[in-house]
Amino acid sequence: MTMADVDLAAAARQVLDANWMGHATRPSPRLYPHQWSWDSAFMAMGQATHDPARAQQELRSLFAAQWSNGLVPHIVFSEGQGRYFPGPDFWQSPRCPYAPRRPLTSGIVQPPVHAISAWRVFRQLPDADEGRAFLAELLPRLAAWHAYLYRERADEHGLVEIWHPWESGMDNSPLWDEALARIEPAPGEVPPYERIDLDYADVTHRPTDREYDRYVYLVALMREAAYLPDRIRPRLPFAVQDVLFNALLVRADRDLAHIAREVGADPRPFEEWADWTATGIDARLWDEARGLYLDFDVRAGRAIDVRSGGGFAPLLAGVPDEVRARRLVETLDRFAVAHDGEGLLVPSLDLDDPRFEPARYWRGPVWPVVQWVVQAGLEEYGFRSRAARVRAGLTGLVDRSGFWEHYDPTSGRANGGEQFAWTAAIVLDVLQAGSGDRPAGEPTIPDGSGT
Ligand code: 9WN
Repeated sequence: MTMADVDLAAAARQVLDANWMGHATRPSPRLYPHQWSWDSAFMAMGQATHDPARAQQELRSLFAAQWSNGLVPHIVFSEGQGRYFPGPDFWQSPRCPYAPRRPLTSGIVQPPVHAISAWRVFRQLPDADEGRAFLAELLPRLAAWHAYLYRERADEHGLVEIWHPWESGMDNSPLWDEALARIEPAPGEVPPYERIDLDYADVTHRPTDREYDRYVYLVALMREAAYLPDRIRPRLPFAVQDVLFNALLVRADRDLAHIAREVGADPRPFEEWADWTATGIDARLWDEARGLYLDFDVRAGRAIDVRSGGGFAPLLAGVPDEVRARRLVETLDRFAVAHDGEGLLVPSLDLDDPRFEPARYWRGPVWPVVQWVVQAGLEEYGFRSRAARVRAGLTGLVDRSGFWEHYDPTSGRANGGEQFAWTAAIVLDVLQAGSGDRPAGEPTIPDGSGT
């Protein structure tokens, strides 16, 4: 690490400390004052670089809120923390017989990055016996989580579906525009609600009221169904097979297999899941004309022709063969934005898309998590110098503007929530990746090195 990297790492640790709630890390003090599922998995990866005990606690506290049917809720509410809408009174998670009485949680999920995180945390723990005990404790919970997704959400191709834009983690992406436009709630079908996010973030950086109406409407439908999957699945108007979600699942299945091997359990069921979903992604979501993977709208029965940063995620899961991987990287070369010399930024939406907005949340801005996914995918296939450039893009943004939620790819300006712990955690992880300690996995295109 250079001196500048050492300073950046120290600043990132301070942001994590400031957001530590005693059992878990909130993403941001005012906008998101509770525990979020995929943020928390990244918090653990970032903490593992310097505080392994806290990293383990982060994941333990999230899985302590797991439902008995395996669902890992996207928010775990922390009593006595700040305001957020929708809060526990709106979700009413105890309506579901599978939900714990305490802590109160939301009733939907987020991308399944937890096994990736647990495996990465383990590999940083100084004491291997302690590490194996940690993995052995988490393995049944992670297995139940993946089993929930395959049991309740998968189709015959092993592709799992999301039931709410919030489940993707990319809330107001144009990926969901068409599916949401088909939803026209009748008067009275959207329960009254008050947005709190606008008290803490610029209205022009957030989703619109029209989008919020549909988010709230979908939650209300699930709440009425007591969050029972067999009641939700046949009747919900929103169901999408998202590339990012499925690719992360494949990678997490593979890491779950590593975990099982490490503790002497049978890795085969997890490898089988990974192979099943990987084959499904490659057969059903690849778009030859675009040179990119596209989401699939299950209700409409067609591909969603939106070029999002998530479309590159199958690289991280080792899904494409060599020819497709090269094609995807060519697409990335057109899609990514050069920044600050060597840096490369991967916007959440193609700059050529007419819906592109540089500062509005998932409709264009650069998100650290997308940078992380893309650099890990490039590493996986041996595109080392591009991976380093994507990492440099992220650290360059943060170095200049600080730890924020998202960044404008055209100006580098920081936007969204301040003092952002998710960003800090990802920065710590990529600094580690850049220093040579890479995630497991041989590059599948050995001559991609240095490209
Ligand atoms: C809804 C916490 C979360 C992230 C998501 C991001 C945003 C919430 C919101 O913040 O979503 O879950 O209120 O906008 O889109 O990816 O996990 O950082």
